[in-house]
Amino acid sequence: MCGPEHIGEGLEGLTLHCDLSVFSTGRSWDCCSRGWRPFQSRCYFISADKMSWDQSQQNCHQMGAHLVVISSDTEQKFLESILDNKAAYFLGLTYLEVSKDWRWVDQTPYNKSVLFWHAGEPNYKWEHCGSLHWIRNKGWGWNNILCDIKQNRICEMAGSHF
Ligand SMILES: [Ca+2]
Repeated sequence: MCGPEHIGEGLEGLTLHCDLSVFSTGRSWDCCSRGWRPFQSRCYFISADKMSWDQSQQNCHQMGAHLVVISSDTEQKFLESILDNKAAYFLGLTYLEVSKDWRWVDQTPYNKSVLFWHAGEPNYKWEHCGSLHWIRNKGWGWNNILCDIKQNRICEMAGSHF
């Protein structure tokens, strides 16, 4: 890709939703398929239905995505701005008995300097799946829950950058 004449190449028939970023050095577009939200070259799908963690990850996978991996403060803040504070959302984060630590589904290192656990979480050691939810007077944060509980989900995949 080296210019606007290439925009849309190979994407015929798709409706893309794009965000325009304007910098002093130029401008760029971050685009996603219909129903997905673009943010910094990534696309996010916020489900309206609820599934277990395994089903959630499988559903994201079927769409060419994975459960969301949060790797920065700006990504966390972006998600908070588009989520429904009455719902709870599965993250691509599970506890692995073998390594006795948390692991992101895309193998992103579990960076202890970029964590948004609610105070006191993760707590119960049998709760092996990460979830994002809002609590009155506390705001948004992560909670470890049982993986069989049915929750909403956030899927993430790479977007198209022009
Ligand atoms: Ca918990």
